[in-house]
Amino acid sequence: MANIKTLAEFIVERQKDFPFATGDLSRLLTSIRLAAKLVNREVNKAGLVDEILGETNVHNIQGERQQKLDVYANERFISAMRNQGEVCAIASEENDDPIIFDHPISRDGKYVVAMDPLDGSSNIDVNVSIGTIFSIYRRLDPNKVTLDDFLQPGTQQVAAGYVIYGSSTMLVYTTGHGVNGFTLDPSIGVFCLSHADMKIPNDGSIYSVNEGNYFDFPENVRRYIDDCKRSKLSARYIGSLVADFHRNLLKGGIYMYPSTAKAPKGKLRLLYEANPLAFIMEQAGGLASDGNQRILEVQPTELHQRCPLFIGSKAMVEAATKD
Ligand code: AHM
Ligand code: MG
Repeated sequence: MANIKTLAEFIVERQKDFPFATGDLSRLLTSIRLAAKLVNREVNKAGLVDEILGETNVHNIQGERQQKLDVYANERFISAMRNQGEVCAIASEENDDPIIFDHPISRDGKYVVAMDPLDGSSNIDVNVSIGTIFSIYRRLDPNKVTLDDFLQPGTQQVAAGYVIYGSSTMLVYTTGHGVNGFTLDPSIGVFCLSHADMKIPNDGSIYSVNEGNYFDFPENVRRYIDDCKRSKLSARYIGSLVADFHRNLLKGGIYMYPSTAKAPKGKLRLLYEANPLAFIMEQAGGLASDGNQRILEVQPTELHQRCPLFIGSKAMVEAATKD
């Protein structure tokens, strides 16, 4: 039998990348791994169970109606990290304000986590891949937790990752030492290292954008899309950021969500969509820009801040963001 490395083994092995590591980050990643498996189980039976499939009547801060699986995923990830001792607060796309853990064991937690528990949720009902995105920061002050802990630029991320619930389920993450991908073997319920040291090709032949908004895009973006067509690139747009990102990471390509008339600051959220994926993309040798600057250097001012996003192969992001 080939030598299989599990995510659990890998996390422990990589702890030595951080000379003064106490094991807290390893334990935190382990909690995320468990929540990912639980959410995966529910995602896989979404079509079967009426209580899970479908919408609730609650709207999140973005004014969108939450899907039941959104709520489930949010609760699962929060409870996996609550009162474990590593995390003192979580910000989620599904919650207006950060959730601060007040259990004594959590008060000293070194980390805060920003997450989108179930991205691409409009795709749940139609059996299309969806994902979870997470971003981990060290808290700023050991004596208090404030909004500022979450408003750190993306360059300060300690780790970031995503889970894609697709034809197979994968967990991909970075701690700033390259990007590694793990595929869930459902027969044994274990994530196994399947994509070691992932690198995105410098150039690609796929562009992913909601072209229905074409006439609302800035002039330079329209020109770039026209060039993609003239060069006969392939248009691929799932409408699940994690899935579009994952495909482009493996094959080479660009994902764009520019500003539009309806969404002048773009649609995607800086803290728990753009920043974690930008960290992963740069670690894989690609680029992520808001059109003017590196995503990771944008100074956040709000928890649910939006930003335009151009992310993928280096040569393509450079071309798409040229004036
Ligand atoms: P969500 O977090 O509410 O699911 O929204 C984010 C999603 C992304 O996954 C996807 O790339 C994008 O919104 C699609 O938006 P649009 O339908 O405007 O193209
Ligand atoms: Mg989302």
